[in-house]
Amino acid sequence: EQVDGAGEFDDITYHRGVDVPAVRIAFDRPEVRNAFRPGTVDELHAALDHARKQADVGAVLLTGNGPSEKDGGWAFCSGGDQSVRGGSGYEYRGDDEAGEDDSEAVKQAKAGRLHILEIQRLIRFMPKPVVAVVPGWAVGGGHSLHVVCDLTLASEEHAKFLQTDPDVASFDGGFGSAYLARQIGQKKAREVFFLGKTYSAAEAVDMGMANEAVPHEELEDTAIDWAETMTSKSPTAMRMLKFAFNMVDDGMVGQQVFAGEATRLGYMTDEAAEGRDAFLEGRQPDFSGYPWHY
Ligand code: 1HA
Repeated sequence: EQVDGAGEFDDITYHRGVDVPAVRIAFDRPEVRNAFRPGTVDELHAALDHARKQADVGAVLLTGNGPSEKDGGWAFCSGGDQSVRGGSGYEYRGDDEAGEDDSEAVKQAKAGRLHILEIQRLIRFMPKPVVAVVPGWAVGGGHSLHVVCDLTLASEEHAKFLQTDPDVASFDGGFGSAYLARQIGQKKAREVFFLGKTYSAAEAVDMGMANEAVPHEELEDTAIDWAETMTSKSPTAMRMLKFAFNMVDDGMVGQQVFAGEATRLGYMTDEAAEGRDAFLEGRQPDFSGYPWHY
């Protein structure tokens, strides 16, 4: 079912499972291998943020629609749309396009907008698993997106993994590279960026950057099965696990995110209610009934 209330979308599609409490968000520019332009990123942000806030949605499937009507090619995402890349960034086309009334500084700020790193952070910090469902090319910034997702499921026949960042003088120095090295090791991650080889789904699984390769025609069903499995588990446990996995690499921000969830759990206890009630009633709290667990 199409999701209403998250915004109007041109460059992506956003659906909700009918039987599974999960959503499917897909790049919808197959004719350019699902490259993202600034408007695409804004739409993706709105959809992911909407999915994040739905208390009855437990998993997100991120994928690319296809095939291309031009040549039948499949893609997850080919990264930043090079055709709208200007001198200082990516040109904005759409509602937020720099207008005549904008000052030079505002025009420049709008021109440089491609907030794909905010998308990475949204995927990283949302308290539910995000699966990259890769039906074809995952390239450049599109490759980095699959890297930052919690799981990657690839089409056996069509998925191809490639880093072109340094070919087009771009560089994902964060999750796209350093976190990739956590997944596949330093030598291999440097190979991905420095040699720019194209890897098949099977190779990506062998390397440890994809979880499984399945026949293309089973890709979506398998993704839904995964979503069904994950959303049948304890939401609290899943959230704590995701943030525990993140924490070791995310420094104090990782600790903060994990701690936020720990605080939430703490607040659910009678002990926390006693602290709050004592304050509201203007008395000293009595924590004597609560043990020093060991
Ligand atoms: O890494 C970042 C960032 C990191 C940090 C912060 C911000 C970042 C922002 C962006 C990025 C990046 O993503 S940089 C990397 C940008 N992407 C690329 O360099 C990939 C360019 N594309 C390709 O290498 C190839 O097209 C391909 C390997 C994805 C597919 O090859 P294939 O199957 O041979 O198809 P091809 O004929 O090349 O492409 C089909 C159509 O799609 C072409 O258009 P047509 O000739 O039919 O008119 C092609 O131009 C278009 N297309 C493909 N990728 C892009 C694209 N058009 C614009 N931008 C693209 N990325």
